[in-house]
Amino acid sequence: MSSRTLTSIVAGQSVGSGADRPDVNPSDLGDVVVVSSVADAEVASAAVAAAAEAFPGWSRTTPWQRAEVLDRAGSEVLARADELGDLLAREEGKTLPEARGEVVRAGQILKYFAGVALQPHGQALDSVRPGIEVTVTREPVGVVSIITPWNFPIAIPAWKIAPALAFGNTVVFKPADLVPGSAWELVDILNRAGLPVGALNIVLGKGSQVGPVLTGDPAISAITFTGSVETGQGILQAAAATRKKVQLELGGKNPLIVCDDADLGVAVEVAIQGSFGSTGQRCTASSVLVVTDGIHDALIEAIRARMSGWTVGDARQAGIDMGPVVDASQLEQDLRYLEIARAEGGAVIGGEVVERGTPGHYLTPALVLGTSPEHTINREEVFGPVLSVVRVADYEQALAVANASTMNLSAGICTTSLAKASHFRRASKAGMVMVNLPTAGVDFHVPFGGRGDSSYGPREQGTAAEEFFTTSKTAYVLPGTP
Ligand code: UN1
Repeated sequence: MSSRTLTSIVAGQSVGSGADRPDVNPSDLGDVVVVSSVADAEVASAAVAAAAEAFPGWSRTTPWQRAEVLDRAGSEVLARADELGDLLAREEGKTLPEARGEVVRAGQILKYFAGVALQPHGQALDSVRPGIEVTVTREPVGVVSIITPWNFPIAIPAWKIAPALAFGNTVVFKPADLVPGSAWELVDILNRAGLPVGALNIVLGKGSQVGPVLTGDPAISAITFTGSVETGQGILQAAAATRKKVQLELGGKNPLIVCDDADLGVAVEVAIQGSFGSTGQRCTASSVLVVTDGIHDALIEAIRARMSGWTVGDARQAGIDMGPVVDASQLEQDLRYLEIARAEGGAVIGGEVVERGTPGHYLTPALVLGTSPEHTINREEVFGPVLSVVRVADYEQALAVANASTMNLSAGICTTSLAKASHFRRASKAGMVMVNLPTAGVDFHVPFGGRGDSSYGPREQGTAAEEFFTTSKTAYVLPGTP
């Protein structure tokens, strides 16, 4: 059976090339989900030119016109949640409920930003000088370059594209070349929902080929990227040459503290879902479990019991808990970190490569006991279903370990003490704090982002999106006397 071929869409036109890349199902390596026609730098440049040409028109549309497009697209995404969820699970490997949930989230984000387009975004005030009126208005930035990772193939594109369009920008979008299928559907839906030609262009290509255009073309005003710290650093440096606005969402090394006074049942679920949900492939995943002495043994026993019933299998099989790792190189990275953890003195439970009915990248979840904060496993992002455990004497020590992270995206605490929860909320160095909740799993109507090496530039999503996707204009008017 030949797979469907997806092409880049530039100014509403399908642009193919001679080079094809298969999008392989990680649950069944014999299943090619779609094939993408790999764009080169020339296609990327044409996409930038198309977005630049579309900008004057789109930026002058009314908020209602922009809201209608986003709302219509949101309705289609929601109506097709089962089908798109199936596609997403098939190409990325998260379970069907996780994949469907992500599609629903994307639909909700489109609708949320339809509403945002209609909200007031500006200020009118009196000058500090007599008789003068001041207005501060928000204007679109221009052409925005959007570069997204493979782990949320539709939600992250939605939460970057929707605000970009809502505020009147035009877009050149490069999804992860590993999983272009759901991203391509999102673009198709938005274009059919009524976007003018060239307002949203998709470039299916490798970062090494199209990246220099998407970060360097002088017609681009802003770049928003989610991915690794290393790639983000490169983008920032490239963007500096033409002084583009840059928003980076990078790695996370997220601690989850469990205090002696925690509800054991809650703590087990929070730890399991936070670290093994989406196969641990989330920058918000809980990866370091910091446990105080009094609850350590009971918690580890309960987590191990829960892990023994945790099923790993084909992402689209009903009832499984966890799908496969996304590809061979990510699996190799997960196994390498487990090897390093062992060599540095950690005791690894689980983390075994297993076989299922079809060839796939199946790995059981791993718990690494007896680690200390200096161990590599506690300092670098694994991006897999791996949870390492650091045992500490008390909350003060736990806080110090949690705050030793350099990628401070999200941090969690399980406690029944209001005093500790409240103290942690203030004292944590992370951009997001979770109390009795997994470090992963966030809302779309509030700011998202981290501190330290984890983020750069204005926050994403919710009320924060305006900051990155608009630029302000301050006007002073002397009306004179009537
Ligand atoms: C979530 O935890 O709900 O790449 C979202 C990531 C993050 C998104 C996490 N930017 O994993």
